[in-house]
Amino acid sequence: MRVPEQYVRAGKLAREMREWILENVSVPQTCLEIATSIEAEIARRGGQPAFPTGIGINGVTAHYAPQEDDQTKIGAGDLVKIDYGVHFDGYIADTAVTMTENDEYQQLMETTKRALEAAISVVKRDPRTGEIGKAIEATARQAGFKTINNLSGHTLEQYTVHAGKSIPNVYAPNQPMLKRDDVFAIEPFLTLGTAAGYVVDAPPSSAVTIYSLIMRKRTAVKELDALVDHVWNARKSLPFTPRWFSKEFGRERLQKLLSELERRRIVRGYPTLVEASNAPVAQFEHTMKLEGNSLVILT
Ligand SMILES: [Co+2]
Repeated sequence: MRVPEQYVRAGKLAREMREWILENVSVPQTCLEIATSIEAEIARRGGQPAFPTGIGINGVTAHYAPQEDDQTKIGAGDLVKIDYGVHFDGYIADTAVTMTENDEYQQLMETTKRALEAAISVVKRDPRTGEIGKAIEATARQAGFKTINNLSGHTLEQYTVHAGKSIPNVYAPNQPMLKRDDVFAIEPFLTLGTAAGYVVDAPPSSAVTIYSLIMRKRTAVKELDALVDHVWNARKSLPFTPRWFSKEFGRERLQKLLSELERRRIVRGYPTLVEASNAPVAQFEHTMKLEGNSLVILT
């Protein structure tokens, strides 16, 4: 199977966006400003966001997409993760960068980048996902850091961000192999050696900000069906954030409809994930593909 050309386009735009982010994101922008400007720039360049732009400050590790009322600013002391994606026709490039002006976090950030490089050099010669995790873990440990052991990389399929296989950030025996033509993301998350080293759901009081449609099912409730149709047309099974649809549905009403669709198992919510001891976490991520014996880094 040849790589759909859309993967290459998505990867190229994600790579160009990385440069844009490194040049344009700075203290003291708000998380909301950062996320909306990234998504607008992706669209301006002809792409679509593959999922809501995630902004993770310090211990906030994944699945946090700012909403309209979020006034949080990134500060000079913060460790800031930006996890974003681009898709063309559902073919996804998923990538992440960490930024900081804080000297205390430089080493954590650099080590995380090196862990991703170590993982990439392993996957070129050994497709066992457990061995990739082992290289990430070893790189972290040698520098006195820890990996987040319950977050992992993943294979990607059309309109599916997390397809069948996981690529752990720790050694794990009996893991599946990556095979020829798999498209996958490797994403080491590293934290301090003294940290818990795993993530938990943020307290239920903090709202879920990322959702996806599980199935396109009729409910016989007009306004629920209207939302499902709207999401399906805009996103199919790709993740979305309420901010994208609040104009059409109204913020409060949208929240109610989403809760009801979640209760009916038509929509899935992804709670924000925070490091269990609230220690700072760094992340880097690339999407890549095994083509025969060579590895193509798409992002
Ligand atoms: Co990912």
